[in-house]
Amino acid sequence: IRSEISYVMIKPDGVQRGLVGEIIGRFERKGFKLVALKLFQCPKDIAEEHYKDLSSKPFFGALVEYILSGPVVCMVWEGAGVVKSARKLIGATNPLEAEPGTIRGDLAVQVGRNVVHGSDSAENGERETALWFGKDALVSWEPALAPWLIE
Ligand code: YYY
Ligand code: MG
Repeated sequence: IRSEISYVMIKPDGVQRGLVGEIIGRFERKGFKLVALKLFQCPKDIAEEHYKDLSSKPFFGALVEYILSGPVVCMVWEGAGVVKSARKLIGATNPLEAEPGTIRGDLAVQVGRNVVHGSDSAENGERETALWFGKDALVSWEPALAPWLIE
C-alpha cells in the first residue's frame, strides 16, 4: 500500500506572480516525494467539487471564480505525515495570520489570494488526488536520495 498523500495546488495568483518554482522548491527541499504534477486550466465542475464543503459560504462564488481565473499547478506529494506537514509549510488560511516562514506568511496578504492549497486530511488527500488527477496518475518511483532523508 502507498503511504500518505497530500494534494497541493498553486492557485492562479501563484502562477501569475511567478511563484511556481519558489513554492514547489519548498516542498522539494523539505524532502517529500513528488508523485504527480501538471499545469491545468480547471473546468468549473472540478473547482466546485473540490470546494463542495464550502458551497453554502458567502465567498463560494468568488472562490470558484478565482480558481478558474487562470492556470493552476496541481501536485501530489507523498510521505509519512505529509498532510499535516504540508499544511504547516503552507500556513494559516488568512495570510495576515500565517507565520513568517510559511508560504502564505511570506508570499501573500489576503485570504482570497492565498496562493496555495493543501489537503486537510489524508482522506481528502486521496479524494482530491482522484478528482484532479484520476485514479492511476501517480508515478511510482524511488528517489535516489531517499536513504539520506528516511532511515
Ligand atoms: O484549507 P484552507 O485553504 O486553508 O482554508 P479553507 O477553510 O478550506 O477554505 C478554502 C479556501 O476558501 C481558502 O484557501 C480561501 C477561501 N476562503 C475565503 O476566501 N474566505 C474565507 N473567509 C475563508 C476561506
Ligand atoms: Mg481547506
